Amino acid sequence: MLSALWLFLWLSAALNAAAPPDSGLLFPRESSSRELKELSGLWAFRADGSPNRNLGFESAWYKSRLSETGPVIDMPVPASYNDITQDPTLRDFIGWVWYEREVTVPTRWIADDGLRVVLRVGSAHYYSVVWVNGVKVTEHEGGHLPFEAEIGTLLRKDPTMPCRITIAVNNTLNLHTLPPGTIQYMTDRTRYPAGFFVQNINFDFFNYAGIHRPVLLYTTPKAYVDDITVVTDFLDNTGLVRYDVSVKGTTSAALKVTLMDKGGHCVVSSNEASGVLKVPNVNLWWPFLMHENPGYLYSLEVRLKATDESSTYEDVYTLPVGIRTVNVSSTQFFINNKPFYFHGVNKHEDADIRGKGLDWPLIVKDFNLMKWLGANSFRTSHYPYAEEILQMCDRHGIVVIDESPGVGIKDIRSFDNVSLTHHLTVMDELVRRDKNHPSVVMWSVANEPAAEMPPAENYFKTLIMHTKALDPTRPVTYITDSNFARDKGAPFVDVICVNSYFSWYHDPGHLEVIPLQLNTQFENWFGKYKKPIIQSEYGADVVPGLHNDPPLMFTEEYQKVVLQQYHRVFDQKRKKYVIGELIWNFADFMTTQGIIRVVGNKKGIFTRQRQPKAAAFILKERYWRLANETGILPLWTKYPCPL
Ligand code: GCB
Repeated sequence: MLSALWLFLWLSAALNAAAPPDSGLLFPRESSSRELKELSGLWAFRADGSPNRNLGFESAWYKSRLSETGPVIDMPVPASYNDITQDPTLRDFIGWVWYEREVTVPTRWIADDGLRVVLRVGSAHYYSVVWVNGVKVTEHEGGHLPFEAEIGTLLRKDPTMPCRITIAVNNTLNLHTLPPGTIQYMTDRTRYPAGFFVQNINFDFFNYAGIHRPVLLYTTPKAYVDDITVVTDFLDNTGLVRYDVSVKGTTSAALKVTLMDKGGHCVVSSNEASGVLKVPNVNLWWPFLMHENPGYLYSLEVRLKATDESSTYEDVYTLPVGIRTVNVSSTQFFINNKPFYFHGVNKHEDADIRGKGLDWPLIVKDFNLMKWLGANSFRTSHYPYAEEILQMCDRHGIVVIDESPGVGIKDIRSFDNVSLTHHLTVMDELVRRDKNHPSVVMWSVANEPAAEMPPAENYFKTLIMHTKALDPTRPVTYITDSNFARDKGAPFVDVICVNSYFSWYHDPGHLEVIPLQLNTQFENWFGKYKKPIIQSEYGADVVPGLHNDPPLMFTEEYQKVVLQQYHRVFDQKRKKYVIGELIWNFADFMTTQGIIRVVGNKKGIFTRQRQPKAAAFILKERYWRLANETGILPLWTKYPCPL
């Protein structure tokens, strides 16, 4: 029932999905030719609680004000809606929810038909349909990537109308969504009330939903810079910026491309739409703790001029550019030809109250904590994070493994062509969005899929080859927890990323088995594939404040010893082929309720409120020591650990 419309929408998305994106999706930035209007704040909101969750479509709620079709509540955007009210049905709601906001659009935006007015949603989980003044303008599948629609033409049809934006969002997951899920109806009337159903998922975080990232309007001239791609390299002292600008809305654009240094001084310029810019005395982009001046960014300013019969258009877009290279050998990972060792964290977009909604204080706090820890990297487990976060990584030199939402692919039906086609589209959208971030050094196409299943071989071969074709400059991986002997996808990855939880999910309570088992794990994977390995997850749950010595599971002491036991082996193997260690997890995070979770996953070294547990100090001491020992410029051998 719930699924009738859902199935239709999903099928239409799946059919559209095969085509690669035919336009860019540059991050919206103000410039002398582009204006921006943020729509963060309170929106009107209603969950469609009708039995088939379809009343909103049947009654066309998008045609009039939401408040005219029934009661509405205030809902902050961006935020997940789940934890905002005291209503348990909204917390666990599955189906369509409706958001609405009326916006006053500056008259000049409407009056000037030489302008495009674009409505952009940073992300909404999971499936979105968007109307403006009752007219559908776009729909989008996928909860972690942006989408947009040009609405200027529509607004100009009736300039007297206000701009009423309605967004319906559905968090229902099925076997072909990313991540996948299933809806299960319970029909035994002696045990469940009529209509009772649950959403089953195979991933370990709460399926927060709603409009998670900023919604905004921005303008561009009709002839505009649609996309920019940069790939960087260097030779001795000279940086090389290969660039390609794509333009829309004109066939006769004149371009001026200028690369500026941090101080805004022109370094080199060109009048071509693509080419190679040579940067003398280049300042390379270096990771945090690898150089005294990490995260150096140039600015690539693209100026477009175009003329048609009636008008002249000028567009300006400025892209931050970090010049660096990434390479892998069979035992090492190199940034700018120097060995790089990942000492970092796995994160989640997750916090009290706002769930997965973008939150600047939280973002800045997390960066401060990562630096306090001496972390030089993180993985965007288990989905693409906000662009704003990647921009922080670029500026601070925090290295990123950028992961798709391919988490929990455990059912064999989720390896079919429909799923694969959608997964390829997600990779298209992800690479299009993140290709220019110097901080992004590797793509992760999935986390812990059932990689032993026979279809995994073709699935991952296709997916990884596709991703490499999209971006030949970055290594590609997926994160495995399966046995090296049965893993069908590992032959195709560039770097082996392994998750393991010795003495936790296996041999619980037996800390003494860790060194032997971890050693075996590394030797097996390296022995078979001769590829560098990252320990992409390890850890233990702690209920903060629980203590016991000798250590018992769930105490602060136990987490400390798990880490120390792992670290002993990392220290042996990092001299050989282990190229990184990422703790699971940076902070505690919310999950679905279940008998192995105590108000969420407690493997954080920080609490959900970002206070350190005892293990955070172990890790901090280690990471600052590693920073001094691994691949660091000689000058930095005495880098002090901050108090
Ligand atoms: C894993 C998963 C991660 C879980 C973690 C755990 O292997 O990749 O999503 O949260 O284990 O704590 O169980």
